Amino acid sequence: MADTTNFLAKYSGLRSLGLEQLNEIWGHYDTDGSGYIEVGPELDRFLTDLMKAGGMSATEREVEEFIEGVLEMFDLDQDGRLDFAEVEELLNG
Ligand SMILES: [Ca+2]
Ligand SMILES: [Ca+2]
Repeated sequence: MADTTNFLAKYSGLRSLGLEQLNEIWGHYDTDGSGYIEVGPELDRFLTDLMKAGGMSATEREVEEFIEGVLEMFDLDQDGRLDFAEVEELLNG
């Protein structure tokens, strides 16, 4: 059975996440342990959960647009994937 729980929901009330919480989130979404959240299933899942946790609707099209916007704003080294520091900025910045 697929895990459809929104992992981020429990963090949605927090304004700023500590390192331990960031690590937990990171471990949940960097599923292949590559050290990056890559465009594709990892980023899709992470940003879909993020939108839903923030009370936004998340249709396929909305998620696509959100992904584009996030990469534009938070992929600071422009390598087309998010590293830990970039995710920290996205969640806490
Ligand atoms: Ca990865
Ligand atoms: Ca990057």
